[in-house]
Amino acid sequence: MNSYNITTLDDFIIRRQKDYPEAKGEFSRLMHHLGTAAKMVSMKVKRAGLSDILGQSQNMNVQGEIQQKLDVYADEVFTAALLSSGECCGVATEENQNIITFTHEFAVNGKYIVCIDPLDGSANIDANVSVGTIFSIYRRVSQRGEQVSEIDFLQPGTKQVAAGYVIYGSSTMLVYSTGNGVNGFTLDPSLGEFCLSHPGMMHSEKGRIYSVNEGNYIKFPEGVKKYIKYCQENDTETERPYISRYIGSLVSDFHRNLLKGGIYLYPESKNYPTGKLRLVYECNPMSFLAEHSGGMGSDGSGRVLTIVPESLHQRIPFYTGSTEMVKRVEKFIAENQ
Ligand code: P6P
Repeated sequence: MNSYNITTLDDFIIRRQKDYPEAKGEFSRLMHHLGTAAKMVSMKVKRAGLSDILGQSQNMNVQGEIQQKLDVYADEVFTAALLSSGECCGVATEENQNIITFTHEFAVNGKYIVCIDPLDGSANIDANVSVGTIFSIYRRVSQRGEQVSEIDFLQPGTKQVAAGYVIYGSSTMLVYSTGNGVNGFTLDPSLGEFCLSHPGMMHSEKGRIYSVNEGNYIKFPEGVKKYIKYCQENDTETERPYISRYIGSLVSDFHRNLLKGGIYLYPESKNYPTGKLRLVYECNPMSFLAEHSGGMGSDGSGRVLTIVPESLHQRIPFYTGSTEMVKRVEKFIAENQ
């Protein structure tokens, strides 16, 4: 590839806009502003040890978790970027109990709403472990010009227009889908551009990596325990076929499993009777990406994307990744109810 054969995120979005004759550029503008916010957060994450941005803030978020300073920063940056796009009329974020309604005249007519986890896995920041942002985009269902309401944010995941994540790791990548394949863009810091680096990302159908917090093993449902034992004991003559890898950051575990094949599991347990992961801004976007890259997103008994959310911060058990692995854990769960 010659040095100029670069496809930036903006180029890609505009090219793909041609696939939608009715498109007027609103989605392209929204994605452009998400990309800008991602660059700003990336710069802060990369310098976290050098500026007073590490550690905990004085605040508790709606989840009852102490907010990391970078949580607060990322939440502010992405919310501001979505407002300034003029294409988004409201945001649901992990960091706020209620939806954020944009009443500014240039935003109130926005066609889209966004659900976002501004900085997932933020407890890892001080240990310099990769973290991520997860976003999910829907068309509003309320009338344009009216104030957005919570019903706009409680749509099933099948209604997503797009979903994606940013992973702040050894490099910063933005991975997203509009339902027509999953594509990854790597931030080139010297250009300040996200450049297409992983076109057409696909889960392998069979994987060898299982990602689960085995410290919770004793509290898992019987079927999940049996699945984990299956992974550990299913030796072949040549080599143990499964590998345990768990980073403790959904975006990072998901991204590695998307590239290498694997399953991420966060079952319900005594600590989290309905699961830990949030349906609206974690499980739905990651399941949308999983399905559009040949994988699956399940709550252990069925497809995540068909669940109609009952509340903004609803939690569900979550299993996502290579199809053969997700189907197998669903089978173990069903056989050990
Ligand atoms: P545990 C981060 O808080 C998160 O929501 C996911 O990103 C991650 O996979 C999971 O929780 C880690 O939870 O209980 O294993 O520390």
